[in-house]
Amino acid sequence: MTMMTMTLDRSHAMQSTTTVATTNRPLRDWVAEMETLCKPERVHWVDGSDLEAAALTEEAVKRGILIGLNEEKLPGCYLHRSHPNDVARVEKLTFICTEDEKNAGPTNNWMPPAEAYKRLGEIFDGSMKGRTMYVIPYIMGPAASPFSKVGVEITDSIYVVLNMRIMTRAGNIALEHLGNSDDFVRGLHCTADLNPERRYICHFPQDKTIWSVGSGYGGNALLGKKCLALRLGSALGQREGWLAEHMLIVGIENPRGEIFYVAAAFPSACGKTNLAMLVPPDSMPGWKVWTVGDDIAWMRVGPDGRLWAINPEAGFFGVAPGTSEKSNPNAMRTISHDTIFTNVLQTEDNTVWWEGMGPAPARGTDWKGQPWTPESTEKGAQPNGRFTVAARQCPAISSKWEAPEGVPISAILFGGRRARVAPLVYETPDWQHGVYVGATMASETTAAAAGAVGVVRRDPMAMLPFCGYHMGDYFEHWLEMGKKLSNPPRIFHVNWFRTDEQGKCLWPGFGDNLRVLQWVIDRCHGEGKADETPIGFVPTLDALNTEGLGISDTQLRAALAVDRQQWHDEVEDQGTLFELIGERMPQALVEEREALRRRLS
Ligand code: OXD
Ligand code: MN
Repeated sequence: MTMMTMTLDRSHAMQSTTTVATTNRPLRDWVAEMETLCKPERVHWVDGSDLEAAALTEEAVKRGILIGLNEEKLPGCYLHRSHPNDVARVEKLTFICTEDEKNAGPTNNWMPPAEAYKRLGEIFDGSMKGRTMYVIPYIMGPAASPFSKVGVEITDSIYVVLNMRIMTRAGNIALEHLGNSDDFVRGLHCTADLNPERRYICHFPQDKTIWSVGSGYGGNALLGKKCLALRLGSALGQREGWLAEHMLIVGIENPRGEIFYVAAAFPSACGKTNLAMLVPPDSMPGWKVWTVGDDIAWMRVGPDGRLWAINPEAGFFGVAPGTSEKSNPNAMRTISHDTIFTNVLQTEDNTVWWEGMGPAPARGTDWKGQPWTPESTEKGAQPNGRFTVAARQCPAISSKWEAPEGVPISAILFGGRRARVAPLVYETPDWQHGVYVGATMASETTAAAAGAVGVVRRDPMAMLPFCGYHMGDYFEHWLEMGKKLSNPPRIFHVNWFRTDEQGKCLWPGFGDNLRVLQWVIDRCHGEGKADETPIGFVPTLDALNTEGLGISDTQLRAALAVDRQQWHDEVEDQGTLFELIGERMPQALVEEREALRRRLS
């Protein structure tokens, strides 16, 4: 590839030369077009080098975008405080812009593409005046994988650049991967004035384009993650015959040294990162857990008829509050250096703290930059405060996490945060019923999205905010995928969050969730005792490994109970989802629901 310095036609630009490591004409034309629209003062093509990272970080510190943290205690770490109105994904301002509204489906906001381009185009027009426009070429997926996809994000945010460099394989490596092809996702992002009235995240699946304006928050602004890897990814997956899922991927190694890979879909902020990095309890010697991914899985049918998954991301953008030595010791190790923290508390010795990490410091500076003490009514960290860190820093990272072919999935888990109804774990009898269970998944809402927290909502396969096309067609696609799998993963449902009458969790969770995974793996081998119930196979009391756990039979029984009345109500409640999806709800799922209703009566 030839390195060249080109001069673009920019009458508005003050500094008009930039080093571009590509001869890719469609890419250069598109960047020139976006430059004409946004009118930046200068253009910086991100090359991905360490030198560049150092220079950008220095500039971010100078401009107050990043605060350098204690070099001894947290080497290479920085703190960022976002605008207080810009702390989570905004689902009501997220749009799927298909020509035909029907194809966006009833669970997405829709805007006609022409209107979206016009409305956002007016906001983008001149939005980068006096600023630098960064061009970030990036790969989602391991560089050597045939399943990876290239995106290019244009942004005015140095914070976005620094995060994208961690979350994706960014820079010249992506240009090399792309070559002269025009097959790349075009992402335009501008923080503009951060006005929530002028905030939009628009997806154009037919153009492989994403336009996002008015927010610097990760899920809205790091366009490789939710926008490309899930919303456009799911739509591409339907066209091309694969699945883009909101799932962690984890390898479970038993004491015999055999490794089984599990993918699990839980809604945002329901513990995917914790499960992906689980540390086995002391009472399970010989067991090991290997992290492949904590948020997104791209899955295909392999030549062997199994489902194979890659993690398209290169980093973790995890929720900080609640992360601790107890809930996720591996995450604590991972983020002990070279990490960007967003919206957490800054301590007096210039380290970080958040609710749920451990004892609070006597005083500090809260996420909004205000003085804070444990007596403050405000939280020290924003509940959706985050850490951004390279996956390779995780002490449990799997040796296969960048395998070009991915890892073979033995089991899929669906799960939510449910105080009632759903037992700790159950296995579905087959793929079709598993799809029905995934489709009707429900969970209590969390702080990862703007809006009320703690309300039960249906979140099919944890994809409600991320499915880039009609949800009914998505269910159909899942059913079709099942038909292509001669050796499909088994499908389970888990719920770590069931409580007793007093609201106390019945199951200890965290590392002890490995006990549930042990049963899951047993079942994949035709082992693991289970009772057949109307909803599926539930472990018998003695089937779960409770060695060293100290849980009473009564408590375990309550965690595993299937209450017919509650399930009857649950099945009735699913009616709202079935009506919403309407005529595109696959008949097979209608029948699964009817059959369950019959089994319960
Ligand atoms: C995330 C989310 O950031 O799901 O992963 O919101
Ligand atoms: Mn997520």
